[in-house]
Amino acid sequence: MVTYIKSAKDPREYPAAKFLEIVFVGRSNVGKSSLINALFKTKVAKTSSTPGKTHLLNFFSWSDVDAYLVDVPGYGFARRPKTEREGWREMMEVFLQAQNRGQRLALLLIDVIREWQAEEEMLVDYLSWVHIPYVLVVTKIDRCRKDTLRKRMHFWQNCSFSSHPPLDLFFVSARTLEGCSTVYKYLITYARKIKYVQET
Ligand SMILES: Nc1nc2c(ncn2[C@@H]2O[C@H](COP(=O)(O)OP(=O)(O)OP(=O)(O)O)[C@@H](O)[C@H]2O)c(=O)[nH]1
Ligand SMILES: [Mg+2]
Repeated sequence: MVTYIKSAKDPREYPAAKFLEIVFVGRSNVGKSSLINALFKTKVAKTSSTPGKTHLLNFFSWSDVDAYLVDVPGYGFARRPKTEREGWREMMEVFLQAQNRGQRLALLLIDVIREWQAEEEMLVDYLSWVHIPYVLVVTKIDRCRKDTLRKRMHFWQNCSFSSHPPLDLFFVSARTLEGCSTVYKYLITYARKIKYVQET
């Protein structure tokens, strides 16, 4: 079961336990909050068609496997003031570098019709620098016609993704739920493995 715990900005506001943290990152409006809801068949995460809905680090507890889900604000929303964008960067860097936390896994979301851009490259470099592995989740696949989707899947499957490739690659739609059970199963296996290692 997934339940909302709290929203945080500073480290002293983070929840204390050292659980695995599954962090949903990606461009604003890519569907991070929607994916949490789709994976766990709930409405705990707030979504919006207006980019910039998520402002803080939102922690959810996934009690079945002792893990946290962390829904974070998106990047790349140019219409926000510069100070706010810098605030986002600082909040994310402090969070991703925080010591004495559980292990982290990032889910990097990218819209099926977008390209791999400098922001993704920078984020992946950063994740690698702080030793956080990531999986790539291509979102909103319901928005493509079948032939286009086939081409886009081929594109993502053959993308060279800088020097830090993802652990795995998934295609999902939070609207039709296509691909969501595969991601869910991946996460549950990953989280159980971490829990097993921690307990032994
Ligand atoms: N068609 C389609 N729309 C989607 C899908 N996932 C999300 N959306 C829509 O995309 C918009 C943004 O979704 P959010 O989940 O709020 O995106 P976010 O990445 O959390 O955005 P920020 O919090 O601003 O960073 C909403 O209007 C969603 O309904 C999807 O799989 N298919
Ligand atoms: Mg959001």
